[in-house]
Amino acid sequence: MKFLHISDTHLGYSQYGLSERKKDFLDVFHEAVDTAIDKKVDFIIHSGDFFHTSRPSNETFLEGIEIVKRLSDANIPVFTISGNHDRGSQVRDVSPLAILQSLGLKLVDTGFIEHEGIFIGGLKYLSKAGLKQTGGIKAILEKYLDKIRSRDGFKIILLHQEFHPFFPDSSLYMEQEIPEGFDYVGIGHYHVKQEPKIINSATVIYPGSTEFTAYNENEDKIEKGFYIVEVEDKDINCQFYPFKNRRPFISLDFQEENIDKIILSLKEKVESLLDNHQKKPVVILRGHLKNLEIKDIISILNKEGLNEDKVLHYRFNLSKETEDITDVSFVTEGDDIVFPALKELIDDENLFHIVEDVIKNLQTYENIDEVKKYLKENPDIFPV
Ligand SMILES: [Mn+2]
Repeated sequence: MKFLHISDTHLGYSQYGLSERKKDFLDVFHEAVDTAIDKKVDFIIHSGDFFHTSRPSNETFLEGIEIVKRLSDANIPVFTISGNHDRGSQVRDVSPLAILQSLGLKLVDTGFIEHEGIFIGGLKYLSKAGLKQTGGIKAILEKYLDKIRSRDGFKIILLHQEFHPFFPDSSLYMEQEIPEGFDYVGIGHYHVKQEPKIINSATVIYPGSTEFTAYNENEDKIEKGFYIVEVEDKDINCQFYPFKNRRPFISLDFQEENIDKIILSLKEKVESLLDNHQKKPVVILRGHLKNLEIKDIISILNKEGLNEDKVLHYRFNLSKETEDITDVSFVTEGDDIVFPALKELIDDENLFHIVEDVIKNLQTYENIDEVKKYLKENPDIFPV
């Protein structure tokens, strides 16, 4: 038996407001589908965030339908769960993935599906409030297992959850939450691919996201792709397949003193990518400005021919070195200050967790337009 495990495809995400980035997310998904067909996998598991939002555009729905259709034409079933991005409001509406069910997508947000003697279970993303209401992951998974524990057959569970240490503030530990009894645990939500690990006798894998959603230094050196898992008897062999045609990201540390050197090195990197018929890169410059302004840098880049013909997008993470400028990465680094302060402010513990969930959810979006869109789509964001 052979299956492909992919996660966090975030279909429909126009990062930086660019239609090219939206297409990038679609392209890599199709690359995975190509491999699934080529390698004749028996089925695909997807551990959540298939779509980037719970209200994909009609165009994005068509893209999702095309993916599911290509696979169903090839007789490859796809099992998935709803992630935090695409689970729907839970109160007023269903997950957008429910729409794809009639086309063959197998949504396992709760419980198990038996497929040719294999048990594929899933649990959709649960917020802290949701975890409290339901009694927690372990209790839910124990209930699933009660029904099938005595049955022979490979047992897979799909999760999309914030586990420690990937989410340092989380109090969810895989060792405690995943009961003994599963053979394979496929997890989504953390976007940096992890090597297979054995936890409570199960092989646990995070394939990571297929593309950068928010550019993160930790993801820089780690490849993006998916796993193909081969199972013979109880022997499990996991191989990672990096994408061959993913949008390159170039991240450079910027210092004004070395501007000539940095531009030269960027030029070499960009030319070499384009010579190898890769997509135009996204370039991220990080560091501090002293005398120059960002517009000066743009004009230098233009003069050097590093314009839109060669670079898809520039992201400048360059703050001026003056005291009155606050840390640009306030949102992530401020958590240690913000949440304890909020906790003091909000007496009711349940309400605090709900507010905390909402803020953390909003932090996963990269810019204000994305947040606005999310808020519009989720008017009942406070489930109180
Ligand atoms: Mn995700």
